[in-house]
Amino acid sequence: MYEQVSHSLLNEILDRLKPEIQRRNLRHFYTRLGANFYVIHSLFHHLYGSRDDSTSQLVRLVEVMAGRYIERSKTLEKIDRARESNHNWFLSQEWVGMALYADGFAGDLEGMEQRLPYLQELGINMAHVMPMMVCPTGASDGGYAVSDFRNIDPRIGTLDDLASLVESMRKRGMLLALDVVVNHTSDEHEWVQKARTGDPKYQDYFYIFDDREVPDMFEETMPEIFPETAPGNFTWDETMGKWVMTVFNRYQWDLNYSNPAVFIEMVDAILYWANRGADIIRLDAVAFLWKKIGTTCQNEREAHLILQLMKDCCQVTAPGVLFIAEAIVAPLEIIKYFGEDAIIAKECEIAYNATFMALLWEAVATKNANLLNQGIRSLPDKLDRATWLNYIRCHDDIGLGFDDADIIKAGYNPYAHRRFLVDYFTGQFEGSEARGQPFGRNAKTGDARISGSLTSLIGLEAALERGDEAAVDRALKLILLLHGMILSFGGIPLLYYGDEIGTLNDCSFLQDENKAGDNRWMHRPRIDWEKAELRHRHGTIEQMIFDGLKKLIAVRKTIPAFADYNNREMIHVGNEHLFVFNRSHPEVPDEKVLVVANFDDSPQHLELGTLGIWQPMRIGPLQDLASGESPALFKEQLVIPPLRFYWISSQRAGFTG
Ligand code: OTU
Repeated sequence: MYEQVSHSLLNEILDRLKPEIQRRNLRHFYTRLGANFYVIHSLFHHLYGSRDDSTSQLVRLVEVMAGRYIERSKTLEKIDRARESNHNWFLSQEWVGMALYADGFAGDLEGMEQRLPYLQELGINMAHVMPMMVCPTGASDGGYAVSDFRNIDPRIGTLDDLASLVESMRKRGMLLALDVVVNHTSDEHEWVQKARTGDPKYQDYFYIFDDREVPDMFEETMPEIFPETAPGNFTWDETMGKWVMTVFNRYQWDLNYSNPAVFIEMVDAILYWANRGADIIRLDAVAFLWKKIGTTCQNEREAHLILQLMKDCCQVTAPGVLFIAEAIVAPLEIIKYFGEDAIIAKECEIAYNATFMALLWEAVATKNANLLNQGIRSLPDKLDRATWLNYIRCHDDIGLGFDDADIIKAGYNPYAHRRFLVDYFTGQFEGSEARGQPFGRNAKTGDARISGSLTSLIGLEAALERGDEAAVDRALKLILLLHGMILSFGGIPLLYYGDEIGTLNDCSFLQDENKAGDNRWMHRPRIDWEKAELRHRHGTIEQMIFDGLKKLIAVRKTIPAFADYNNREMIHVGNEHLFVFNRSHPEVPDEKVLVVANFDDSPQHLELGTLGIWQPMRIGPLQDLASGESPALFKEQLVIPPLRFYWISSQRAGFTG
């Protein structure tokens, strides 16, 4: 958009840029800056316009963007341009991701590079490497307390190791996702040290208060994130003799985004890692970016404006780089992190589908798909050019973030149902074989979340201990069923390292004083590579899971209808145990895929006669792409065995139209 004020301001800013920037040939930078500047200026003005230094800060921002553009390598620039012209590249069904800690997976970055063939063997072509920047040597919230946004923790490797990993991944056609922890720093960060010496410039980087007046007002409406280990949202700092806002752990200081200098520093950090080869940047805890008295300090409108501004700046310098929003919040709030009132994503292109994740676990516990169907139907359509990260487990706890109205519609009482789920997955419910632990129990609100590895939560650990073959078989089916769902739902499936070989809970964290208080460590394993070798021995647990997933991943990649163009149609089938939807590709109209999943322990049937194109008389023998088998039919009824799912193709079934 052409707008006089921002246009003349842009000219003024270009005149004020440092001479070394002015002398460069920055053609692509300037065309993108011109295209985005109206929005950048409007957002910046809205957030920071009332400050005296607002224009000089904007000059500084443009300088940072230009400086990082100049630094960007020719290879990355080429990738940027290729992705600009094929801008839907990441919606393809060909992407399959895995989240991992470099140290837990393979010791360090060098080890990870050596293990890339393992990821490829499984079919993984995107790796999210958990935080690896410098962090405290003691407790560091798994690296989510960053002490230096420009360097790698020496225990994990060096910048050279990263460069080598990036190169190797690129050759293999793999994408790298890195974390930038934008909401807070560790209390060992240089900015904290300077704030502690009394430097007002750096005290303004954080939320620091002389007394409890403001903190007490905040506390009235702010929930607690880690109520057991870090109650309250403020920490007394002895050195300064002041209170600091620390929403997560006491050693994680919240950054003050009402200060434009903080915003610019963090854009710089994002672009720094983009230039080190990250294809995707995971922005941690984005819901928390804006703090306002009288609110929960989550999902505030300004948090969204900050993300939009970050995206617009990143698009000028590194347009090939995508953002993942990590916002584990209510279903209707998560979807806003793609951007609101827009057609195509304008904040983050990718967001964690925490809603689907929690609903899948709910279906496992209840053996029915009532709430799953209800919850997915209640989700508004997402924007174009936006996609989900679909996952079953990750490094965090499982939060039961359903919408209360959906729980009621599905026929349950919200409080009692959440309680049942926690009891179920912690093995307290009669008949439950799950081996999870409650996480973040809040005595005041009664809330709790769940920790535990996929295999232990699903009952495999208990089944193996008892040597109960039927129970082992049941757990294996569930593992494949859940993966079958994240592989076909629409979005990038994100597997969690260790799950592909059935890694159980690891309780060794209890021996480490820096981890013992945080049971999320029970599902952050060290891969046992001897055990992983068992994937080559027929009949082992490792082989059955690994090969099962490998096959599903390979099949997913051949199904264009599984690309994410908002092309899912939920189908109401009147059988509470079934979760059924259609997928179709807008440009490949011939192939539709019917996804049918049975969450119950008994076989179920589905009347195909009423399902339009899926009427058996119109198709030849059915073909399930997932298994390669022909599902059984009784007259017009499709038979779905216990805990099984189908990906039925209209085309490859010999569709007669
Ligand atoms: C994120 O988590 C990370 O994934 C956690 O590992 C970190 O501890 C945390 O940020 C702080 O850096 O902020 O928007 O239930 O889901 O803390 C969601 C707890 C987050 C996590 C929550 C989450």
